[in-house]
Amino acid sequence: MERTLVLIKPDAVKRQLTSKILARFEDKGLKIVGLKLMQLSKEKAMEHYAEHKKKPFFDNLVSFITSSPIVAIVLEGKDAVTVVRTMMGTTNPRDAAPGTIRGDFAMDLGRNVIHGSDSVYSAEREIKIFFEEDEVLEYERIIDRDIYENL
Ligand code: IDP
Repeated sequence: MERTLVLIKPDAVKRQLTSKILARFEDKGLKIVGLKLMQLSKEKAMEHYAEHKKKPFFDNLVSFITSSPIVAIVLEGKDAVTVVRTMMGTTNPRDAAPGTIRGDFAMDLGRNVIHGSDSVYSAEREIKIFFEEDEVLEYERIIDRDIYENL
């Protein structure tokens, strides 16, 4: 099983889209193993988005993601990183396919409602920024055998 980090960004929290977005992941069969509402510090935001440090939109991105609470989530499942990226849709929501989260809920690059790790390596790095080890929990679901043919 793979784990990935999802952030419901400030725009989506304020638009009260949290439950709709969470429901999509639960309906898909992904398991929530970490979940919290938090206000991100500037330091953590800069660490999270370190790869974009030299980009012209970096300052706006950091100030936006720290502007009001986000919901941080760790999801677990087979190929969770790719599954979540596919469900999110393209970075620019105006290009995102209908049926994807960005395609259905967003209009602007700087207000694209959700973050999802782009690789297993990024996921491991990012989960550590947002969650202590004991905040990511293991538990069994009876439904697992109805979601996966082979466990
Ligand atoms: P991703 O969120 O789809 O993985 P990244 O390229 O990692 O996309 O960019 C991180 C975030 O930075 C995007 O989700 C978006 O909010 C913002 N962003 C990316 N490119 C631009 C841009 O050209 N202008 C403004 N904001 C951008």
